Amino acid sequence: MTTVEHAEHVDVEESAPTAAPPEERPIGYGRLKRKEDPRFVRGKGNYVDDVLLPGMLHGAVLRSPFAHARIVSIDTSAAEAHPKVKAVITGKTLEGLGLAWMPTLSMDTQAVLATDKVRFQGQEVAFVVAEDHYAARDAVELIDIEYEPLPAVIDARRAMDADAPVIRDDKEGRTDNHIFDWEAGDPEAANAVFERADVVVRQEMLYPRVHPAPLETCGCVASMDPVEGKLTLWETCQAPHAHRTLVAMVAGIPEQKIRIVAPDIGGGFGNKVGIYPGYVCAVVGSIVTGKPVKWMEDRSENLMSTSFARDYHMTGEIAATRDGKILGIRADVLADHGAFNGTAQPTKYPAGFFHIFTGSYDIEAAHCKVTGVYTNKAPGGVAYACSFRVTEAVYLVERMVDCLANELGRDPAELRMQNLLRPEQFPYENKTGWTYDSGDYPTTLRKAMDIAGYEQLREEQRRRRAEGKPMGIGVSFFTEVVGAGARKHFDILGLGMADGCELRVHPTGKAVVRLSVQTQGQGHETTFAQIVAEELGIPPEDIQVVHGDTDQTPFGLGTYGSRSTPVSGAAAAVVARKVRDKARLIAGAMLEVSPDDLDWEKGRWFVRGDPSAGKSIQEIALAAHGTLELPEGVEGHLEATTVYNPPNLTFPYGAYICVVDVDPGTGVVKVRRFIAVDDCGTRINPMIIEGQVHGGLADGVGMALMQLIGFDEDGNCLSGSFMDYLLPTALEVPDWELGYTVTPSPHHPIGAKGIGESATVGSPPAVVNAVMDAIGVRHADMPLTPSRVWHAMHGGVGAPQ
Ligand code: MCN
Ligand code: CUN
Repeated sequence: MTTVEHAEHVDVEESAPTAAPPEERPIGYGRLKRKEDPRFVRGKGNYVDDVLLPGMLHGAVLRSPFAHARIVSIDTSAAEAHPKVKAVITGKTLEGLGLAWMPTLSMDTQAVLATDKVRFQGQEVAFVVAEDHYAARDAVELIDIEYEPLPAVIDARRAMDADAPVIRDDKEGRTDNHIFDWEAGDPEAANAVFERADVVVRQEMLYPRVHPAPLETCGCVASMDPVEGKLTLWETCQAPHAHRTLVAMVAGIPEQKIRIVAPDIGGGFGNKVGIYPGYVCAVVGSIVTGKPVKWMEDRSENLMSTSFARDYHMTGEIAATRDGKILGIRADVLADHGAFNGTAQPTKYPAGFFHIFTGSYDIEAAHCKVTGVYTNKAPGGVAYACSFRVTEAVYLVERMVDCLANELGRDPAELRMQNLLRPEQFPYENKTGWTYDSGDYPTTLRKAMDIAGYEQLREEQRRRRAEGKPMGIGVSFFTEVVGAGARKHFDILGLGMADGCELRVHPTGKAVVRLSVQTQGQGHETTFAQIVAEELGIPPEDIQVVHGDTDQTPFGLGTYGSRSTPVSGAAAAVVARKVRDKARLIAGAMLEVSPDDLDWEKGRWFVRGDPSAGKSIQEIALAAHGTLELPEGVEGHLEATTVYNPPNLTFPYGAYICVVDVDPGTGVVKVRRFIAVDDCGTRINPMIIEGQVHGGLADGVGMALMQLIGFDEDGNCLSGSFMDYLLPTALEVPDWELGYTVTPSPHHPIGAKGIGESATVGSPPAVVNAVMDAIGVRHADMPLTPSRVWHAMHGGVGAPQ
């Protein structure tokens, strides 16, 4: 990796590199090695599959082989007769408990175990509980189901046809596959600028269906204590508190009798936001057997049945003047949500965050329409390092800007520079209602172009072209919206999205901070300790971070949409400041001066004008627990709690440049260079940020070039293993060249914005723009596999994979 850090726009000091001796280690922000890594590199992480309980049983799911079929009969007698089987659960069992259907995040309904029909291949139909995993799997094979196959709807564009089979006929009065229609922006204002424009470019594109494919698949251990009536659920999940409330609402178990524990998690990437039928089955399995039940899906189950993302058919239109000023943008989208609508749909933003599709540009008018439809595919519309539809929005606008550049014969970087929002326009309200908090876009793009050596690259491209070697340079500039956020704007399941945080400083000056969010590999144990360290001057290694256990942590809606830093990170800073304020009162009593006469420097309060007279936070902590007579109104001990309700979301952004070479004979794309300049405001741990960006860039290159969850016309999933669902390895990605700028968020206590999804969101259009630039074609859909690129080069559109 090459890190190019230009100093002129940086106002946060970077600390010493990772190998620094203890005295040089940062107390606060900086490149601190991850606290969690010693256990991971030693293989001592504790995942759900490591949970072993006395008497534990094992569950396995029977899944539908058909994408669409009526269930005629289910015969479980042979499975029940298996000597190691303890229970066989079907939809009928669940109906008796009122659990046959469960709500999705968008308050749609999803069958836990199918009773009437199966609606996608891989759908859950029955659940076996047995003494061991192998017996459970064997017994699944013994269940005899008679299906009556029905025609399947696989293409979203077919789903709205009048004669299309109705998928959700379980819903009363439903005669079509339409889920929602959603609009943003002003259609009349958009029409007006489109009429006035010199140039209008229109392009259809598909953002194909992809899967997050975390290293650890989904699963749980459910243990219902038959005496106490308390359910403990170990889950590989991103949002423990949200799951607790959901389980309470759905299963009718009192919330104080539910404990969700999310131990170490082998990646989430959005796959572990929601609840899957297997979890409900494991809970029911534990209730009916009186024993703990473990259920872990395998890789194919994970790929075929859990949350997919994208599957957006988009038509974009962009309007501009002849000299390149963008006037308006329009989008018409068909969103394929699969058989059950699983997307998180906050009430005010029903199509997720797609309506940031005006991107990073000063655009006069915008309008978009998103239509959601059901198809016979696994429940889609969920998440994959996406900031919930920002990915699709960024792809649309960044492809459209390139199409416009193509039409006008302009350089795509220069055209962007002309249209980017200017620093003085912030805070900027876009035409669909977002208020972008802060940004200096031209500086960031300039920096990326400088690192790339943009002009020389264009020169090289001309030379190579003359030799018949296709080389492409792709630019993208993205603005994300992350950190949901603001009770007045958001609710999921009727819950607001404010996050709690608790901080306790022990008598010896060590501390414990309890979070509502849940790390899946993002390094929260390190960075949240750094936030508290920065505010209090307690070394990060002295601060324990507790998360992932609802019995031990305050309420909050969890980690997704890169919201941990924007929301919970803010809460951690605020709670530390509360502790600091309390410490001031105690220091005043210790030093026998008025607290108003004290000043703070990192780690201690001292008497203004007499720095030698001071008390360290550790001394204050001891006094707070000791015999010191505390001032009137000050309680003992040194601790605080807070609930942070963010005033706005944060708007991280970045400029990416991708350089590709295309083999003219085979269509193979080689990503030769990738330059990424990100701005996530104040940087807590630059090393962790770089790791997040590296991962996201690999994801983005993968989506652009190879990842695809495909189906045949009967709805058979063609991507049920890593042999068919291709993920990039170190061989397919270049040495990333990173840079950064720092434009703090004005409304966030430490000025930080999220970074966890930026690179996944921003990189696919850079890669596609580069390939189109190389082959001189206006558009071809992802994934740009060799055959697709080859066909595009030879005039074929819609070539096979
Ligand atoms: N950070 C920082 N300075 C900033 C912003 C962030 O040092 N200005 C640090 C944070 O403290 C945190 C990490 O970077 O340790 C990511 O922070 P943030 O952007 O707040 O994102 P979240 O922690 O909320 O993580 C969620 C995000 C999402 S939604 C997906 S999807 C994704 C991603 O993170 N899934 C991941 N990155 C992942 N990385 C790993 N290893 N595994 C996943 O499943
Ligand atoms: Cu969009 S995937 Mo992340 O938000 O969990």
